[in-house]
Order: sequence, then structure tokens, then C-alpha cells
Amino acid sequence: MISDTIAQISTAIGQGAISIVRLSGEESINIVNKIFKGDNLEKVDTHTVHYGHIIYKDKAIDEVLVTVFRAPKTFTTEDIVEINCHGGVFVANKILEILFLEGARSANPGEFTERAFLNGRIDLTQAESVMDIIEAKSDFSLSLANKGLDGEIYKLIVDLRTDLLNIIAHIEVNIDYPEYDDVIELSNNLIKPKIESLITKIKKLINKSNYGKIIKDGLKTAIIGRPNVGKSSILNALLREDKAIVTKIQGTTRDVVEGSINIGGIILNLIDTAGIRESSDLIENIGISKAKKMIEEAELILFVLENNQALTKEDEELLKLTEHKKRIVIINKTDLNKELTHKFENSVQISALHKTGIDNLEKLIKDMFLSGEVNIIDQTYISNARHIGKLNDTLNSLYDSIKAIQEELPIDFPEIDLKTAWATLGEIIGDTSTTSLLDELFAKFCLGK
Ligand SMILES: Nc1nc2c(ncn2[C@@H]2O[C@H](COP(=O)(O)OP(=O)(O)OP(=O)(O)O)[C@@H](O)[C@H]2O)c(=O)[nH]1
Ligand SMILES: [Mg+2]
Repeated sequence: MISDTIAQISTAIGQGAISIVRLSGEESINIVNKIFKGDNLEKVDTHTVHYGHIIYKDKAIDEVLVTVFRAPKTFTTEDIVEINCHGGVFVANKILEILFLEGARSANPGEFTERAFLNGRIDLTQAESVMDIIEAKSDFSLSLANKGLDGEIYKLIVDLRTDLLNIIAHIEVNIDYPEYDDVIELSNNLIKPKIESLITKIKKLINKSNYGKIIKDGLKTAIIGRPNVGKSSILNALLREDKAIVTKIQGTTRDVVEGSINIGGIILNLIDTAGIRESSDLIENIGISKAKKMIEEAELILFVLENNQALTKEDEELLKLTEHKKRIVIINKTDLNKELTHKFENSVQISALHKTGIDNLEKLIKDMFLSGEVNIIDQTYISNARHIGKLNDTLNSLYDSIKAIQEELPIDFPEIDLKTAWATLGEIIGDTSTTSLLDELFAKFCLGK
């Protein structure tokens, strides 16, 4: 049982019109009441706002609005008080300090949400969604996070666990299936197909989750090409800002330059790199090896070629190096006359200097990642790396169980793997107790029998 009362400034630290200092815990109302001049907060109704002053040792600290939320219908399920004070860093900190002197403890990062989880108001995926909402960078990622907060991920996982539970229940009651007098026959005919269909379900979820990750974190996009083809100019054109230095000197960009844009809901985390060539310049060479590393890490490569020049050996090498990647070939400097004779899949012609063709480039990126996914917004995706990792662990346990069945091991062996899978799925939603497996299993028996 959590009993101490925590307090923290809930708004961003900085100058603003208002700051909110929030408390949660049994003593919240009592602590604030001691320093609040206005209504007696111990007596007021829940979910009400009160005007007054924070007074400490007879000194007025600030004019405030205090909101009182009484347990259990609050974010943490505990008593919560929010003090809306003036938005100076000093005054908000001063109030916080006084609250500490009066018995509150400084809340750790995320502790309010942690309490909501520990007190059973939200599951772990919902708690994580709160973070995702705060960090959302686009409409898509916000709506994805909101689905998480609504408990959609929780539901997906609970469904998978129900399937798993059914399978385990079948094993536990195998003696009750007279048509299978042989355990091996039971495992192969009844249990194995059920596990296989669960594997298919989870695999689909994992595949879709790649989309979720893109929506949430954006696409790591590297602009690659040999020196002087116009990479930095393209970065600037896409960002609509002169962020990277552009000159006619080869080897201008030496370190990576980054920036983000939102193209139709997809966040592109752009990285402009040093032009790749043989060089004797130490700094440039470091930049070049960074660029090569970026190629490996990137989820999308914008490969830049110059319109007025034939492909060089370096171009050919870079094309080879990036051929297994999601790649768009940008033919830049179309304002210069000569035509490039080479044809590439996913290619656009632009002039970064005159800012023409940029819209075509943006459309191509959008089509590449959103084509046929018009409903992207209506679906639930698992986007959290932790969840994806656990789903993969679950898959591995399920594969192990299939293997155990194929090797005709005693039925307890696959059952152990299935229980491990159950526990791993539980870790996603924060339900790791084995007693809950027993409880649910038991409930199932009661239902069926
Ligand atoms: N005519 C023309 N010139 C361009 C265009 N895009 C870029 N340039 C010019 O090409 C030169 C090199 O451009 P950058 O953007 O610095 O090229 P980069 O690929 O980043 O070069 P490094 O950083 O050296 O690898 C500059 O003089 C630009 O003004 C274009 O579309 N048309
Ligand atoms: Mg450059």
C-alpha cells in the first residue's frame, strides 16, 4: 500500500502564464489546506476549484486556484490536489518547497502515472501511452497513443492470453476428451493447430508493428550521395530552412546535420551526411565513415545524383551499398540541361536550387509508406519497442511448445512453454502474477463444466 504524499510541478519548467503544482496521496488535501487561505479544502466537494492565496509564515506567496479531486475517481485513484499558480519558475518552486516542508515528498519522474498503474486504474500499456501522448510528434502518433490509453493494446494482449488460456485448459482437461485416448494424438490434432493459429496471429501483429513504430518514432532518413550533388540543398528545401551549409566546394558537409519534417503524418528524421568519396582530409573522412554508418541504420535512403553528370564509380558503389534498403533516387539539378539516361525505380527529378519537384518527392515518400494503408488511423498498432520484444519472446516460447509436441515429449513440456508465453504476454500489460493464471484457468473450468 502506498501511503506517502507526492508533489511535483506538472507543467514545463520555464516562464509561462500558469504552472501547475500537483500532489497525490492521503495527505494531499490536508497539506495544501495548511498553507491555503480561502475555502476550507477539507470540507469542499470533490472535483471543485477554489480561489485563494498560498500563505507561508504569514507571507503571501501567490494568488492561486486550487482544484481538489477526492479518491477514488482521480488519475492515481488517490486524493489529488492541483495548485494553479503563476507561471514563474521561482514561484512554482517556492510553493513546491513549502509543500515539502509541510510533509509532501518529491515525486520521481512518472510517479503519478506509476501510482495509477500500481493502484490498478490503468494497465502498463496505458501507462506507457501517457508517455507516448506527451511525446507525440504528429496527428497519427497522437491518435495511436490515445488508442493505447483507451486500452486497445491491453485488449489485444488480453485476447491473445485468452487464446493461450484455452489451449492450456485443453491440456489440463485432456482426460475429459474421450475421443482422444492417446495424449500424443490429442497434442497433434487438437493442441498443435491451436498453437499454430496463435503464432500466425502474433506474427501479423509484429508485422503491423513496424508501421506502428514508424508512426510513433518517425523514419530515420539518410540523404546520401557523392560530394556536391546537392544533399544539403535538399535537406534545406525539405526543412524549408537554411539549416545545412551549402557551397560549391566539394566536401562542404563534414558532420551529420539533422532535422525533422512531417509529411502527411509521417515524421521524417532527416540526416544530411558528408558526400562519400576518397579523401585525404581527416575530418572529412570521419564524416564519410559516419555517413556509411548512417546508411546501415537508416530506414529510408534518399540517394542523390546529379542530372548533368554520368554515373561515376562512386555512384555505382553507393547504389550497390543501398540496394537492399528502402530507397528513393533523387535526380537533382534538373535545371542544368543534360538528361540522365539511367532509369531507377522510385525516382524523382528535382531542382533543390529552384525548389521544384520537392512536392513530388514528398508524395513519393508518402505513397511508399502509406499506400494501401488509408485506414492507418483506424487501426491499432503495437508501436512500443518493449511490447514488440515481448511479443517476439512469446513467439519463441510458442515455437518451443510446437517443437516439444513434434518430439512427442510428455505433455507437461509444451505446457511449460505455453505458461511461459502466458507470463511474457502478461509482462506487456504488467500482470505477471502466476496466481492470475490459476485464477483465470479456474474461472474457465467453472464456465465450461
Ligand atoms: N544548378 C543547381 N545547382 C544546385 C542544385 N542543388 C544544389 N546546387 C548547388 O550545388 C552545390 C553543392 O550543393 P550542396 O547542397 O552543398 O551539395 P552536397 O551534396 O551537400 O555537398 P557536400 O556536402 O560537399 O557533400 C552548391 O553550389 C549548390 O548551390 C540544383 O538543383 N541546381
Ligand atoms: Mg552537404
